[in-house]
Amino acid sequence: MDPPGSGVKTVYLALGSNLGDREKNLQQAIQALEVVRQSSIYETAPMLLEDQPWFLNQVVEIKTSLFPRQLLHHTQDIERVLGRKRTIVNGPRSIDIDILLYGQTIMSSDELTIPHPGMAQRRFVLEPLAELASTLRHPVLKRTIAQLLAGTKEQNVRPYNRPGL
Ligand code: PH2
Ligand code: MG
Ligand code: MG
Repeated sequence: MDPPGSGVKTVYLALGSNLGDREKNLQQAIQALEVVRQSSIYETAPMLLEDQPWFLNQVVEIKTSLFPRQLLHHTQDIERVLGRKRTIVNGPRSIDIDILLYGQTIMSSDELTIPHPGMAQRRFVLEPLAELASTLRHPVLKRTIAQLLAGTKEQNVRPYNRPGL
């Protein structure tokens, strides 16, 4: 739990890349974000739009005093700097940074919904998130990350072994 009144929140972000040097894209996002803890990397079959290259996915924990909307703009700036071009919805991208959980905050606006509305159905998010916070409870669904993971459909999500290691 974050100390009450401190203004510092624990936030979980999902990172994804399926264009260019995927591993380097994740690394550069992590540097720009000042990450506290990070999951291992998974190689995952594309969901939603299946006809595109496989992704590398990872989840990171940050501590931030930015408000949700400020944090969104910060992550969007990083996406832009790392060469993200917005073309096809759910299509290939050099880097995607999604806000999954922002403390226990629940909110929805035109721009941003927290918790991330797709997270509970996505193994490529829940597997890495469970490494960092398996007992954390989803503030809307009231289930732990481990419970959500156990309820997801099959999806090809495998540990990524860095080439050359
Ligand atoms: N992101 C999407 C759509 N589909 N599939 C995988 N495996 N990983 C992703 O990060 C991903 C996706 C839209 O953000
Ligand atoms: Mg996304
Ligand atoms: Mg996104």
